[in-house]
Amino acid sequence: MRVSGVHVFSYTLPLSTPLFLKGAEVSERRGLLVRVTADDGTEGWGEAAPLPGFSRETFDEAAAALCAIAASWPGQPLPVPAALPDDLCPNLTLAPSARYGMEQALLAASGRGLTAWTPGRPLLPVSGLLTGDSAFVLSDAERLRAEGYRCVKLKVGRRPLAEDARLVREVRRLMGPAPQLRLDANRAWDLPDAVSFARMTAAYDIAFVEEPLADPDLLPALFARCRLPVALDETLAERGVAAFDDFPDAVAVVMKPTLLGGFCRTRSLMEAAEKKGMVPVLSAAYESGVGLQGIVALAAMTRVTTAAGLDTYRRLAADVFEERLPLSGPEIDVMDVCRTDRAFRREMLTLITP
Ligand code: OSB
Ligand code: MG
Repeated sequence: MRVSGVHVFSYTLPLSTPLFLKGAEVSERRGLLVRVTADDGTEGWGEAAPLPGFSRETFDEAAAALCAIAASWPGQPLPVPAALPDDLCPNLTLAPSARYGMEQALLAASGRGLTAWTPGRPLLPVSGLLTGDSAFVLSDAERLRAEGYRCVKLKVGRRPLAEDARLVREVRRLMGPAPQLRLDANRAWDLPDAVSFARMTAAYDIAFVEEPLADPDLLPALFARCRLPVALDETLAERGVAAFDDFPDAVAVVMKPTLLGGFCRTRSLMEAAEKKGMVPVLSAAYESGVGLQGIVALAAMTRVTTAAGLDTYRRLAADVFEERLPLSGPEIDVMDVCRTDRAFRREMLTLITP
């Protein structure tokens, strides 16, 4: 099979409330979709949506990279891999989000859908995202508990330490003892803060705290001082696979394919993490339904079942698909979510290639 066409579209989706991302305020979500058409007419879609504050590349850079490919790719062979390689476009220099989008579109265009490499896992647990002021967090936690969620992730690090600790206690009390309670500090703390937070919350059975420290090089000092379980996130995006050797005491690694630079690279990072005994936690970064389908396909490939972080979808007030993806937890149906016959809201898409 060969590629007969590559087209790039931009979208702008409304958010239910603005996002504050490392100081950047985002009131709409802008991103790119790439459509690869095979010479048998099969279409595959992928998404490239750099996230301000987290991505190295800008929207314009990702758009330029994809448009350059769109002009040069038609006529080339369409890779149809029996097993996923570590890199589907090894000869291309591509920004992380653009590589993810291009690989997703190529794999989808090969005709077997995104789940061809996914061992049968009909249901995937998802975590609920708790963010905002304390009153809102508690009412949301109550709703998630009532819906049967077995995993929640609370954003910390933006309130005084004792208030964060009190909120952790309240969320644990509301959810009951069984559900997994994950926290994400997004590098808010220095070492003494993190140690005292660990002491204040030791009784609440925290599964892990993502990125507790402003300076990740101090993580070994934190491991030496307390038993706070830690997950890597930003550190993986910055250091790649070296992060596993740098911080072998991390219990989990958050993986956002949009930021890590590719469908295939994420897959190989997942394998590398599992070899080190770390749990890969696949997570979204405010992608539209298209990007989320790829993340769901990847999340279903982990050896150990763990909840995926897809609840960013709730912040999008509209999607590029006519029907929203069925991503409400506590569990989602992988094959249904990843269906390739979903209709687009064409009015949401603007073609930016000729
Ligand atoms: O820090 O984990 C983060 C989304 C976009 C950018 C960064 C982050 C996030 C999330 C995703 O928190 C939601 C989740 O992991 O459940
Ligand atoms: Mg995080």
